[in-house]
Amino acid sequence: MSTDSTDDAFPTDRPAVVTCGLPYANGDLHIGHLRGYIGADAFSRALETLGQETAYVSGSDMHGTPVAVNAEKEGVSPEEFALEWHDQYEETLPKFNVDFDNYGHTHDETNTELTQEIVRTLDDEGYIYEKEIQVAYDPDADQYLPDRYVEGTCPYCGAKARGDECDEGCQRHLEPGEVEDPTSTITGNPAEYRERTHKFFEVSEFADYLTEFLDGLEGTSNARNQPRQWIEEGLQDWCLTRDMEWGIDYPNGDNETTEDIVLYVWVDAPVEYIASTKQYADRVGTDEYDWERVWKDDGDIVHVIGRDIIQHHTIFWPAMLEGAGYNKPRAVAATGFITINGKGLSTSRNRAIWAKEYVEEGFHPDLLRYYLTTTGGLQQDVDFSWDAFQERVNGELVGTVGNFWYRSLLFAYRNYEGTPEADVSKEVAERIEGAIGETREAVNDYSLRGIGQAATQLAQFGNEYIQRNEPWKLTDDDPEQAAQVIRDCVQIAKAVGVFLEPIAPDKAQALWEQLGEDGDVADAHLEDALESPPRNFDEPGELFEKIEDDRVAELNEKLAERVAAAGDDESDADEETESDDTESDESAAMADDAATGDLEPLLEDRIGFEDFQELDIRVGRIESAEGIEGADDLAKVEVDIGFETRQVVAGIKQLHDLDELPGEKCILLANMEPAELFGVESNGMILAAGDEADLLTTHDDAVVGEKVQ
Ligand code: B3M
Ligand code: ZN
Repeated sequence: MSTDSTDDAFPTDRPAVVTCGLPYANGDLHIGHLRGYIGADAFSRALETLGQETAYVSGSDMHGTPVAVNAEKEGVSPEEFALEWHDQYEETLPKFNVDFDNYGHTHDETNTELTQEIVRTLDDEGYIYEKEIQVAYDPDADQYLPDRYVEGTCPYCGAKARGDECDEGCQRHLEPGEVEDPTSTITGNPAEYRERTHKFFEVSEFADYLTEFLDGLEGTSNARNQPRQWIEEGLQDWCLTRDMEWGIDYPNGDNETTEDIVLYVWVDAPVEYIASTKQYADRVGTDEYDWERVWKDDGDIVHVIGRDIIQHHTIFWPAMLEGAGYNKPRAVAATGFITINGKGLSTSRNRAIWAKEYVEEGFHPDLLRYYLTTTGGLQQDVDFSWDAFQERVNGELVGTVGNFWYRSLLFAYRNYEGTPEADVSKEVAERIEGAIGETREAVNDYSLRGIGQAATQLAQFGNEYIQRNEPWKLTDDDPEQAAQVIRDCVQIAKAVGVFLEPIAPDKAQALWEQLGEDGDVADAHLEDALESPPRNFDEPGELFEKIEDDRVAELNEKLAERVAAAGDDESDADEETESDDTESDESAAMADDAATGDLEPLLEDRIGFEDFQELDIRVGRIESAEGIEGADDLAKVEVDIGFETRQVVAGIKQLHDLDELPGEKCILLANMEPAELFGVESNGMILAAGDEADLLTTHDDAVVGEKVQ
């Protein structure tokens, strides 16, 4: 049914849809959630600047035990509880300029009908069968224990796990009956396993299809590599039903096994992507946006998700779509987690930056949008600290972009009452064309950071250009040349606004208005960056404001107090036992808080300074990185270390998006003995921390080749 849409670049002549993972309607939103919703929003806006027809949709995830458990705690019905959170999200997300074309929820009629229709089709096509399985049961509560009602040990990695996911360990989805030593989260008592009949979806039938699907899948490399491994290990069929009342009824109402059984939350949740798109099309008219073309034919489907739900989006979901005769996703972009001051975000410890809190502190949403989208590559973990936030805002937004905008427009206004009458110089027109190309490439690479960099580097060029040409010296001596320079700068300023819009839409719009442009910068396409701004405009104002040190000190203090009040003892080695919390969903955001228990013990033996000096460790910059054929984990990396470029083999293929590494600084052990791996010479060692190979780097202006000592 679906055509291969993966070998042609954006913009395509087909409609696209961008989605973000649905927030569970069960608790306050925090910075970890925001990373995904803002990221997908920025990507969807960026596609539009390329001229791609795009809808951005999502909705609240109302069903499942995450919601039921919390509603029960509050003593209200799951529906009432979830709707209240849904309303809150609808109100909160626009405050971050997250601009959905449609935001629905999974309990509404559109999603219920569509989900039941899809399941019915899978059933008709023979992909669903019944099986007797062991389901955890709490005899005291007289209740079956699906998913988060039960906890135990992961059978794959031994970590503490929830009933349906190994959230603190290997991140695998767990099937009912799989978790070992089950304990009821209702009473805390050991649970027993009882036999029940459930519906299963034959995911295993789709192994070949999925392998091919993954080969063509765009997005981040983790969303291709992890599922390949799962397929190799053998796919299990997927239990589609649960013993509970809250959820969508299995579409065979008359079948006796469906009594007290609803569809598993992960069946109807992704269907909301389709339902929400349909609602959008129903509202604007199918002539305007053809949802069926997107979902049933050849549209471009892009899912932005957290990396903990890769399995759901690259195995279960495409198998469901294929089985029911729908189109397949073009891309799955899986983001890393957020850490706070270098430690895992934890809602139970109140070590988080809450959406409400950020708004109340009065910071402009575009500052956080900029930070979250451009601090690291999409699949890297991003650390948030108020200090780093201040540094990026003051350095890049105030110092580079804001400064350039203000000085150019002010000079233009004072001397020419707007845009001087001249044509843009060839040098500047070419530079802007270069940035158009960089942006287009970044969008096709799913690199939000690349999109941001194209804009800030152009502003940086603008600053250099104005500095180099010193128009203030020319106004008297060479007025024509002065007008030329400022004409160029006004054009660069406008172009930076167009390129920055996906990331900082309000600020870009404010610039647009300062330039006297009509309409919305959000409707501008990349090529409009080369169109002349209006001849006249008013006196400009500064668009970014510096964050002062005392403000940061105050915010740091507030955060520390809050974490301390939540009972976080930094010396607590037993973090693992406390880190799980079902009060709100952390999975979208929580970096592994449990890691401290697994640290390698410190070495007893000490070395002398001379021993250390034998290590020649240098600052390097990665020039290129590519996977080594035949080696699962290895990549060939070229690193510039000032004196020369070194070829190094590093075990980072699965753990990093290799395309995002060029340009990154790294730390290299330069006098490592050369070795050969898979026939490739390795001449040094890139230093990295932990199992995830978190690459070491420098945080200031250490230059390439500098010694680490
Ligand atoms: N509601 C939240 C999460 O696991 C979950 C996402 C559903 S996306 C279809 O991140
Ligand atoms: Zn596990």
